[in-house]
Amino acid sequence: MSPDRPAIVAVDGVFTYQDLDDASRRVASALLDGAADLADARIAFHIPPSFAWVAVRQGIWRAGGVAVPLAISHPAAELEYTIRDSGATQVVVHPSSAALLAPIAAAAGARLLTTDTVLGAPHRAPFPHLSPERRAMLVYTSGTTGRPKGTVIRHANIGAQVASLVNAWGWRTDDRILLVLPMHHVHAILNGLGCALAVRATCEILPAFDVDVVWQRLASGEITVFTAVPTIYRRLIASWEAAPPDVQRTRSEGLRNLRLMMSGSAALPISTLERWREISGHTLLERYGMTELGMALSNPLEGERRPGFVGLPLPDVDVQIVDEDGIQVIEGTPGELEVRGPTVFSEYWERPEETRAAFRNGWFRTGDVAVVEKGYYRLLGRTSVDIIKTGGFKVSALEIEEVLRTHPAIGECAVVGVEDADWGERVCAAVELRDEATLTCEDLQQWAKERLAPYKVPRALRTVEALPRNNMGKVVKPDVAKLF
Ligand code: MLC
Ligand code: AMP
Repeated sequence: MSPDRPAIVAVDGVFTYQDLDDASRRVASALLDGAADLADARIAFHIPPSFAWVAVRQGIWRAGGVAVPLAISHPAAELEYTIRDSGATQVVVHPSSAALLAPIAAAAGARLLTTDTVLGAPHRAPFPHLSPERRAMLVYTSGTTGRPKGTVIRHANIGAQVASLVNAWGWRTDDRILLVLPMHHVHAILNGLGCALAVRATCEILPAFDVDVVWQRLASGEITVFTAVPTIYRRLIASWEAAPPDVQRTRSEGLRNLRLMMSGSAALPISTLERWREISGHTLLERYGMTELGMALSNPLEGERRPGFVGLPLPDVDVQIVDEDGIQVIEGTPGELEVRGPTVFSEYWERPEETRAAFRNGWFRTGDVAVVEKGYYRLLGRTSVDIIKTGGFKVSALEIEEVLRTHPAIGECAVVGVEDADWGERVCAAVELRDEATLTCEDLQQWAKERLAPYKVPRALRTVEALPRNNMGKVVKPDVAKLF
């Protein structure tokens, strides 16, 4: 089937579907190393967004392994945690990250391979037969308990998620998507790459987000689909507004060839939607999703895309809004959003307690509060104040607090998400210092960067005599937020 069609266009070259198939066989052979089936062994990989990333991920699947994508932006401490928690037996790295990953892999007893080695390996068939019920990926996500959890996504989940989106968004073989998002989250992996590969379209992958390069590619007339988080649209708007009038005109005209521009992973403010419409002529299609279930709600491809709303349930996704007792509420009443169906994950990796708590009567409890108004779903917030969305990344206030408490100057602390025009929410920390100690925001950031992903590092710091607490002695987070 169309083996000569370009599958991936990236920093490492232009590759056809035939090239991808061939490369994934080589990778699978290297990983199997003579075995018949990796039998759900976890294979972590640390590769910048590129053809190599895709080939290695496909190769892991072909060999019967479970793919664990590592975040390029993470410091050693977070990488070490993910490798250990997943129990990865092999780690595939781009040569440029070998020095960072080699000691981590060695300490975890995992075999280290570079992309050069696996992509250059001789290929040996046969490969195992994979039933759809087999595990495909562990995607790490932050929650309201402890450290990030590995969300187990099975091949059947991915199949259902991608089929639902291909259908809803009218994916076509002659589509060409521009992918600019980090590849350790489902927005890039499923909505972008997954759909493109499913219909044998072309996926153009940038190594990182760069506003000028993105504008150049969007205005080229070659791209047909784009998906991003609201922060990225705000950056594109700011860049357009700062450009001279002739550049503005060329950019706006260049966007005409796109057939679909989407936003998700965080709330799209109506002002951003409207400004983008003025600049581009496109009404962004906003949709709602989550690592544990892929996408659940979407504005329609054809028909009304209602600003401020996330649309309707996608094909094959059951959605309900319930009260605190799990009883479905009537239209117009806010409640927690629950999701059910073949797209929904089945377990957090080796966390039976947390998995049990995540479901009620077979429904996954998203922790998002929503309401249905005139048939469309609107998100109102979250059931927990301890989940923060910054630039489309989900982070846990509790996880950050746990790390900050190990700082020698910090006695007690509280982390909150504060509304921010650029990031949606900004991670902010209020701390009670130990006797005589001093701490600047810069010092704290430098210290935290070695321990936390960059997007978890607090952007602002307040030192207080005593954190605001209630009668029970519990920190009152809304009062903490008022400090910023
Ligand atoms: C980067 N920084 C962030 C940040 N991203 N801080 C807070 N929140 C973020 N999201 C830090 C950088 O480390 C840097 O710190 C400073 O902010 C400025 O960096 P920058 O160069 O301006 O940022 P950039 O690297 O360009 O990143 C911006 C971004 C990125 C918007 C491109 O945040 C991003 O890719 N977001 C998308 C996340 C995503 O794909 N989420 C999907 C999850 S799946 P310093 O200290 O060095 O200055 C999901 C399900 C669903 O949610 O529904 O899709
Ligand atoms: P993650 O766990 O990183 O996959 O993030 C999932 C969370 O992102 C959801 O639970 C929502 O809180 C949030 N989210 C995703 N899409 C939207 C959207 N369109 N509007 C508001 N929040 C969203």
